[in-house]
Parts: sequence; C-alpha cells; structure tokens
Amino acid sequence: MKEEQSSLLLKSSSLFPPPQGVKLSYGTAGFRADASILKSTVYRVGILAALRSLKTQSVVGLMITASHNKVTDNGIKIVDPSGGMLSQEWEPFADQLANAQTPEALLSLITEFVKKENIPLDGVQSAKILLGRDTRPSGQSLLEAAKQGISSIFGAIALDLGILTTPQLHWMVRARNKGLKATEPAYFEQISSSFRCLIDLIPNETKCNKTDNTVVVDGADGVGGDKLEVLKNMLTGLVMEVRNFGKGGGLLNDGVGADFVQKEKVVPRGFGSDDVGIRCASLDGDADRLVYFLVPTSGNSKIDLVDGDKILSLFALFIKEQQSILTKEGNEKSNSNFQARLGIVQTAYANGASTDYLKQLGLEVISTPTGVKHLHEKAAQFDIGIYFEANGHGTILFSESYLSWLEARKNELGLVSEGSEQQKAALRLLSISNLINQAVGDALSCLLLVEAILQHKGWSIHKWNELYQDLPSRQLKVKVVDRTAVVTANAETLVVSPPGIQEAIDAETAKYPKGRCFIRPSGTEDVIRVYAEASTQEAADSLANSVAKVVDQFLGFGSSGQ
Ligand code: G16
Repeated sequence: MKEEQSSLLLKSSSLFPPPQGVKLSYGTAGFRADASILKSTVYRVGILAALRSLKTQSVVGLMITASHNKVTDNGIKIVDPSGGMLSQEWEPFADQLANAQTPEALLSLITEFVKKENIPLDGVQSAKILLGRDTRPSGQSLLEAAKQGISSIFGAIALDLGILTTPQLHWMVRARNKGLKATEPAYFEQISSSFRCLIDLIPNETKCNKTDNTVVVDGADGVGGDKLEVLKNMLTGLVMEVRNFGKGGGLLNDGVGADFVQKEKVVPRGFGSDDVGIRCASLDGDADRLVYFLVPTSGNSKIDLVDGDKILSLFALFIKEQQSILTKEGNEKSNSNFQARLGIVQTAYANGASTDYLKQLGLEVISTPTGVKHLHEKAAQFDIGIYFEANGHGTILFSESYLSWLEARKNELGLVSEGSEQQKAALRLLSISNLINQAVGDALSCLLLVEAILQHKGWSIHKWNELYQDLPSRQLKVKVVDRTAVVTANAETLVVSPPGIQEAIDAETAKYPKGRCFIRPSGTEDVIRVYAEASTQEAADSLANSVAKVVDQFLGFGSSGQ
C-alpha cells in the first residue's frame, strides 16, 4: 500500500474511535446496534465497501437501516454487485474491521487483507458506491461517516441516492451493474408496468366477477409508506390506501409494521373496527417485508394473519399453474421441452402446515438458516426459486437460461398461436420476473404480485387464507447474558452448545401433541428467539413459555453457566 494511502487511513480512522466494551458482528443482515455507538462501524464499512468495489471492479451499495428494529437503532449493510447481500466470505473481515481497537490495528488488517485478496489499491482503479438510507433520524450523520470511510480509499466515489427502501437500493445496484437505468423513476416504471401487464392478462371470466381491488397498507411509519404514496398513483386496476406512511408524526415500527403485526398478531396503530372484512397489509421499516392481515370482528383481539408462508404458497401455486398451462399436452413440440426446476426455500420458522401444503403441490422444499442471504443462495440454484421467511421477507428468482427460453417460447407461440393461453402463460411468467425484485425480498413488488394474483384468480383474502390452516405458533424473545453462547446446527433446529439445553428443549416439546420448538440467537437484536408450534394455541404458548424458562436457566442473568 502506498505511503499516502496509509497515512490517509490512519488520519481519518483516528476521528472514528470504536465504542469501548462492545463486540460488533455482521449478523443476519449487517451490523445493527443503538445508533449512538455506530459511527465508527459505519465509517469502517465505508472502507470495506470501497475495497469490495475495487475487488469486484463493479458498483456496490451501502444501505443504512435497522429495518424492523426500534427507531433509536440503526445499522449498515453492503449490497454486492449482483444486488444481493455481501458475500459471506467477507463477513469475518467485516467483523475484524469493526472491532479493531486502534487506527494502527485497523491499517494492518486492511493491508493484510488487500494483499491476500489481491485488491488493486493503487489509485488507478476507482471504487464506486451507491448509498441509501431509511428515514431514521440518525441516518444523515451515519451517512457522513460512511462517506468519510469511502473517501479514505483513494479515488473512491460515493453517490448518495438519499432516502430509499432497502430493496430499491439492491435493485439499483443490480441494474447499474447490468448497464441499465438505476433510478427511482426507472424502478417505479418497471414494477408498475409489469403489474399492468399482469392485470391486462387476467382472463375475461374473472374480470366479469370483479373482485374487490382495494387494499389498505400500513407503512410502519417508515420509508415504504412514503414510496407507496408515489407508486399508487402509477397503478391502474388497484385502489390503495396507505396509513402510517411516515409523514404523519407516528414513530417508526412502534405498534406498527410487519414485524409487530406478525409477532404480536394484533392490529397495527391506525386500524380498527371500520376495517373489518377489508384486505390489509403491513410493510416493515425499510419495506423489505410484507404480511397481510384481516382485522378481527369485535370481541376478538387477534388478527387473521396471512404471513410470508401464505404469500409464498400463493406465488408457488400461481407459478405452477402458469407453468403447466405453458407445457400442457399437445404443446411439447419445437423448443418447448425445457424442464424448469421449481424449488421452494423456507426456514425453520415456516409454519409446518405451509411446508405440508407445498409438498402436497409436488414441490421440492428445502430449509436454510434464518436470513435472506442463506435463502437467496439456495433459491438461485433453481430455474424458478421461490424463497420466503414467515416474517414476510422473500422473492422469486428466475435463472437466465429459463428467462431466455421463456422469451423465445413467447415469440414462437406468437407466430403460431398469437393470443393463445400458452402464450399468455409465458407472458405472465415474464411479467412476474420483471415485477418481482430479483436482487432481494421487496415488499412493494411482492404486494403488487399478490394483488395481481388475487385479481387473476378472483379470490378474496379469506379464500387465499384458506389455502391451508396454520398450526398454532408462538414466538418469544429472551434476554440472556451472552447470546453467542448458543450455537445451532441443522438449519437452526438443533442446539449444539451449551451442552444439555437441547435435551431440555426436547423433553418439553415431547409433552405436546404436534409439538415443535427451537431456539436461536437473533442476528439483529440482543436476544435469544424461541419458536414453538403445537396443536392448540394454548399448547404453543405453554411450550414457548417453558422453553423460554429453560433458556433463562441455562443462559439468563444470574443463572448463566448452569
Ligand atoms: C432481517 C433479515 C431477515 C431476518 C430478520 C430477523 O430482517 O433480513 O432475513 O429474518 O432480520 O433476523 P434475526 O431473527 O436474526 O433477528 P430485517 O427486516 O430486519 O432486515
């Protein structure tokens, strides 16, 4: 490394001392913590992003958000050139950078890493980073820290794109590296026009039975609600009312948002008895998650939750139907013999009933640890890979080879049977691939796809919700002394450390018919999460509570080490 580069790094890093007594980790979706301790981390991730851009010779992204977490938290994550999450191979280096105690230690880590990875840090090549942030008040000052980190690598350029949803930034990084227009208007144009195509392709029979085309959306008082206010005016065939849209004074993620609705199973702020029977949806704080719900009739406090598993099931069903129309008998001639592999990716949080349903549809279902970075990687191995977490985070990935085949097939069908059902099915699948965010789970594009499918099928939210009946479940959080003490295996369904805890969980679970329970350390909050499923709600609650007690006995305050 050149002398001037080293001294620039030493000088700028001395302005960003790390917080004392805190160990930071890249986690499920980047670094997250109370915003007051994050400046040094964000500065260092700025450096890391510049190195990643140099290494890949591509544009990368930096998103400042803590998504579903409380407003006083913030976080930062890198978007890789593909538009996906930072390559997991670089995460250990991210951890080391964030935790280096002195400017000298930081410099030596960077020097060693640059050498090992053969990164062209000679000032000839220049790094390019797109920056986005959500609406958190701490975002602006953290953005400045990120810019300082980026500019401490010679020739690196930071392009501030302002307030964006996380999926918008992922989409823009992907578009930019494909040489496409990477602006917010281009994003809105793409998703609204592909939505229009899907609506135009609705069969006439269903159009006649006009289904309700109104949806009311809780914007979590974050960036998503604000963006929906723009998007809704570009849509035809859908009436959208946005509440908690971020500019009405409500506090981000406070009694609102997809995480709150999914975990607590109650209506968010701003919704009430007037909304009974209406199709309602909720985004999270940075609009990468989406769940639907029905407001309960009076006397009932719990909502009917239509979660990520049900969104996944609706998507899988529709895609499977379109695929079978496309490949139906009498249509196998010419180049129509592409055996597209359709696969589903879930996590251990997926409701057991959803997995059974998807398997009954004849689909291949695989499970990964929590975090879209894991699910995305697996889904990319299919021609059509649909991944969703129960919390509403997911998308559909299409392989390049399948898309090229679809495009050719659509054109071929256009020549021999213009307007045929087969050609429409090909067009629908192509429109889905344009509507749905290929970089990461995106609440806005998923919302439009759900709405298009419901209209296509002429289904109400009730009908959709009846695809299968969820097994009762309960999620709890337990504060412990050190959540890193919990080490899991088998896609987080088994605890291998501390010893003895899995046996205790198994003993509790065995007491409940259809009982299933697991624990794991959260990668976004300082807690252990407990998930329990059983044949009744009381049993699921009781199992979750007894396992929470087990966690507290083994790892809780004052009783750790047992
Ligand atoms: C992030 C990840 C999700 C994950 C969630 C919870 O969501 O992107 O994949 O499910 O955190 O993770 P954990 O249970 O480890 O806290 P978000 O919406 O907060 O970015």
